[in-house]
Amino acid sequence: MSLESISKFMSLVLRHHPEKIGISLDEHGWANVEEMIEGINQNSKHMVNKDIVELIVRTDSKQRYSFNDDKTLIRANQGHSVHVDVELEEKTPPDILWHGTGKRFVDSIDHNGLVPKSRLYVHLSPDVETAEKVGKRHGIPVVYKVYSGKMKEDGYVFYQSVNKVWLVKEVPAKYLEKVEKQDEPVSD
Ligand code: HQG
Repeated sequence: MSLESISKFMSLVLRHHPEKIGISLDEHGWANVEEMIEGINQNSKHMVNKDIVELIVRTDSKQRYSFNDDKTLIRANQGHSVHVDVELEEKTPPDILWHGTGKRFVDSIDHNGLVPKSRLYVHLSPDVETAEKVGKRHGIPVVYKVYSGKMKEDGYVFYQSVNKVWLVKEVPAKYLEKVEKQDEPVSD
């Protein structure tokens, strides 16, 4: 079983469904590491131990997890649907951020703006390339430019998770602009 598939399962547990392995998160999203290891081994196809969990925390491509100081507790840095307070840092965003989504959501987004859906926050990317990757998870990707500086001026609160994802409660449609793909020039 690859580290990546274990990490995906840890995301599922630590962001959305701790009950799947019979554990709970505290109000700040922390799970007991030993309980999580036992829970994963008893309730999933994965087999983990402390060394594997430490390796995942250290090497995860998006730095999705953190330990507390003595490594007895673990939590996901962002992306939760479970209502926990991971002590996000409030931060002034750059003037522009980006959001990648699937083509099928565009009509609704143009009408309603970006909403968190099942998660606690709307996730925004620091650059177009990252947004494009996020969009591809949802089918044909569409990228929006987000006027985050203007939003901040207008009083919206932005947070940055410890793994550098920008988060905001909503993005009304007036702060969004679809990025038009530059088509290849047609030769005749
Ligand atoms: C869309 C991954 C219709 C929204 C990524 C998105 C990210 C609307 C989808 C992180 C809408 C929710 C989060 C509206 C928003 N109408 N659709 N009004 N407003 N949507 O997965 O941002 O690998 O919950 O555009 O890298 O795709 O898991 O959010 O397409 O950082 O660590 O509703 O997950 O990170 O989808 O992804 P998601 P997301 P990890």
